[in-house]
Amino acid sequence: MEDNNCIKKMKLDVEVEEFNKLFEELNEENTIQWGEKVPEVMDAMLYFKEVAAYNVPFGKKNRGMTVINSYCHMIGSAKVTEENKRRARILGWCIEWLQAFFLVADDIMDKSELRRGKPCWYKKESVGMNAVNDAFQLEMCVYDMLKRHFRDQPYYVDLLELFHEVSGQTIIGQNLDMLASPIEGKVDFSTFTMEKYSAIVKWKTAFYSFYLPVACAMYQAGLNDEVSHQNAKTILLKMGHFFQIQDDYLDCYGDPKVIGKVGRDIEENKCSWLIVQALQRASPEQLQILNENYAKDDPANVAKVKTVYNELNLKQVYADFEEESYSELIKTIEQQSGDLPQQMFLDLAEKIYKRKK
Ligand code: GPP
Ligand code: MG
Ligand code: MG
Ligand code: MG
Repeated sequence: MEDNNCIKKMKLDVEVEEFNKLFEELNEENTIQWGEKVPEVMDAMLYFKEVAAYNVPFGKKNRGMTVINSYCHMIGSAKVTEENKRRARILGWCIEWLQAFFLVADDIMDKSELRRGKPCWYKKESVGMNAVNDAFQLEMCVYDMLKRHFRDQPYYVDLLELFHEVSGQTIIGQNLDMLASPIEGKVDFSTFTMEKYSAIVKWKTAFYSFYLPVACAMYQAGLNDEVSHQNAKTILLKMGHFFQIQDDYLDCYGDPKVIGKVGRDIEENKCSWLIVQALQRASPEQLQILNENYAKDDPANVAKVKTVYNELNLKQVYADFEEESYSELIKTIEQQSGDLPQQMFLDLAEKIYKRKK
């Protein structure tokens, strides 16, 4: 079952190119399947085509590419037909569309300015709060694409239930994130515990970013047994947990030119990994500074919070945590992969550890 050189055999660059090529085709199909059938909605569909062109294709595409890579690991790349490669790529794009839906909405909720190096969609003058409806439409495309390309496959219902369930988990997680961050200026650090943090990131990030792409590939490969899915989930939720810690770290210490976004976790009163770490280490004086300056939308206050983070050496705390978390993850992969190819998980781990964006 295992196929250790999958990525190399697939020639990664070529595969990324093939994946990218498919975007235009899918966006065109999403537009004309409505517009041609019902010409009176063509204006809306042409507008939505622009929405997708702006919001879907410019990410790192780790989630999208994970489907084809995982599928090849499970089937063995030599045995993968062109038809199934194309199906795996389409599933990858379904996840990228779902991610665009989440990001358009998340940027409104987090009052963000920049996404993937461009103004957030809702920040565009011609868009504004239309972005709410545009997010719903991006989600609708996922189910249109699944129906168009998978309705005749035996795993169609598994896919539908998977996308529905994982979207629900992410919506719950986003709610936990928002509930933990009440209105600006109102700081209540008593709820910022590591347990709370772990719950938020598992639900808002880990299911859709890590379990979803691998689970899509598993269903496509005919693997639908409870044990294999549970094994995959155990490993992938750990990866997702670490991935969101990185996102929180980069929110403060990442270079906006590289990450394509400007952090707002301090201003938005987020239960971020950095503040939870800081609270565990702060002296009474530092705690007072955090209390007075967290959750304020002013660069002077943000700078004071960051000074405390630096005094507490959180960069080093993070670097140590990254090392430790990586070796723990490798152990989990060795113990929990069951019948699934370990290299499939190792490829993913390799992509996220020490990332700069
Ligand atoms: C990441 O949070 C989580 C999401 C993008 C999920 C959003 C879910 C919805 C149902 C809207 P984040 O705010 O830290 O991400 P970023 O740093 O990219 O803004
Ligand atoms: Mg955000
Ligand atoms: Mg958010
Ligand atoms: Mg973030």
